[in-house]
Amino acid sequence: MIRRLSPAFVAVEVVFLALSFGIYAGAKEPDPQIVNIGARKTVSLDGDWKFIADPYRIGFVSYHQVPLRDAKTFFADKDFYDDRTRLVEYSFSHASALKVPGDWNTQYEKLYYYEGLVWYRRIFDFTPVKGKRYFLYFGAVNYESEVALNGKRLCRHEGGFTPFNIEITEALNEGRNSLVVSVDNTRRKDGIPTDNSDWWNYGGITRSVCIVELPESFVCNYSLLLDSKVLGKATRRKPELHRIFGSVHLEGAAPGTAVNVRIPELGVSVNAFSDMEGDASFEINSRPVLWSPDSPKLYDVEISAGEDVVRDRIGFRYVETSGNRIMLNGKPVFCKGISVHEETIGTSRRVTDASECMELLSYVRELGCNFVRLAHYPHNEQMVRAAEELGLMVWSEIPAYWTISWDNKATYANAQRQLEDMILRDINRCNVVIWSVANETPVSDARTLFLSRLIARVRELDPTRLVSAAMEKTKVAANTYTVDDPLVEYTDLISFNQYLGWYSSNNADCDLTSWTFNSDKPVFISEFGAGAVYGNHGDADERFTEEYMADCFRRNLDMMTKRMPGLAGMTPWVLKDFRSPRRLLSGIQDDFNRKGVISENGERKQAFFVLKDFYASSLLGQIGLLPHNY
Ligand code: GCB
Repeated sequence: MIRRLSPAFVAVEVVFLALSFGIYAGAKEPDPQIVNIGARKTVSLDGDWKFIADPYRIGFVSYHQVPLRDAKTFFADKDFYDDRTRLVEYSFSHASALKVPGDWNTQYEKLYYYEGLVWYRRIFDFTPVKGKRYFLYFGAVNYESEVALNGKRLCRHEGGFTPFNIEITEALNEGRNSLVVSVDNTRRKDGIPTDNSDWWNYGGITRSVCIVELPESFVCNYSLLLDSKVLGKATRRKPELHRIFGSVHLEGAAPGTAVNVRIPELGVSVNAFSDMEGDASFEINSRPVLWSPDSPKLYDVEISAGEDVVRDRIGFRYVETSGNRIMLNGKPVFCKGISVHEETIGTSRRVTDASECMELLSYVRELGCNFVRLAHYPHNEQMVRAAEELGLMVWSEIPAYWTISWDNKATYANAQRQLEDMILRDINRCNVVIWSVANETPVSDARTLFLSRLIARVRELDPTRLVSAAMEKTKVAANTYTVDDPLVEYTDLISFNQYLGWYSSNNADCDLTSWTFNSDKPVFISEFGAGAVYGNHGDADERFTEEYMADCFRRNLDMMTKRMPGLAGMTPWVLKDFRSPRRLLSGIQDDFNRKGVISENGERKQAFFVLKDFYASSLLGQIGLLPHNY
């Protein structure tokens, strides 16, 4: 059962933050995450929200920088109660609107580069039903947010890519309600991510918002898993019989409440009873068809407890490593992947719905991939679900990227919470095979301690997946590289990013380069690539031409297949050209990282076809890399 940090730990952190900002005193943490919101009774609050951009934070602090009392903050939404109080010098009613879900950067030109505080306000009518409980659910808000309903400050949340919810049963009015959310995407040295990254810092309520209606006691979260570590060996001996471990967490239920789990297609119906903590666990012996990229089989599952019933579609598989192979359902699998940012094709903004996820993933399928790295933060739930339906294995990660404040306790607590919330939301998505805790973090004792603690936490919460991080290469001799990172001791894979051909070398270097690894773990190239502008043609040694990029792919693929022992998978960088404020080369980059195999408008560059041909070729099989081609 997944539990959040202990309340005492959280309290220490909240006090710390209150002291650092002087404005959050008393702000509560959200309630335990309720999962599978798509299957609940909800009222959507998506649509137009009024907004006020507040770069000087006047909605929070006085001109002497003294925190305002609640009734004076913008949370109080003065003009909602009395439209004549114009002297307050702000008015949501007279403000413009932003679409939710959505980033603000691409909705108004003047907000394109904006990083700071924005106030969102939504008025809605509601008729609560007696005996029901109501929760506000946010799919994601980047980065830091505080939520107030009818002037009552309810909770504060930090982290731009994970969901959170808070109970509003008491704060809801019958009739009209004012919901105010402060959203602040100021980059922070002590944040996760830190103040430096290579993607656009899209601000806003970027994912859907809704009110969830639930009975007094309800199913909060659950997991149904095949355990590879425990069951892999047993399953190989008796391939037809699998054991599914299940657990259900109830909120508001008396100990001893009955929980029923049904999987009709498998003829399964089991009962269990909740303990003092609201947890019920059970085991199921069954013979499910295992999920795989070839056969992405999912089962209808129904979980009920008292008045509450939740339906999901869940698949079963197990993943493990054996020497330097990644094994799916007991068979070696080569991960033919690509990395993807959560940014739409066309407008290049944050993805807001399932069809935009499908559009991105359709290119992934066209490449012949069986795997996708969802970089560099938890993507929205629809993305993971769409990948599951399409038979794509997933690498999912938190934005512990580059130079995190490794010694800061609050930063650690924040990273762990984001990790827990990512795992909790997607634990039943069988296509997620790798949880990753970091990307390209400079090696130091403090960093390895920080990340090894995160890895230990993942294993505690979920022993059924592989755990890794995108590490970096080290030169051991002329033309020879390895991965000399103490973190390898803790990860299941030797996974790393390398940019031979692009950063500080030329494509021809690949032809001379060999790799050697000290440990017998699967080798996974989590990134390689080069930049090109779609339609820019020239010689293969001319940077930013499609020819240079295609040549970089060809030579890297050749090197990796011939001189990289233990190669088990790859996710080249990256599917689509994406916005990044670090990309300043005028006329070429224009705020875009150009390493996409497709342009921001979806045009396929030459490298797209090089990769596609490689994944389709029998080359992998011939050189023994593809013992089982899913
Ligand atoms: C990396 C990072 C990725 C960057 C990429 C690049 O190693 O992990 O986020 O976008 O390099 O293009 O430099």
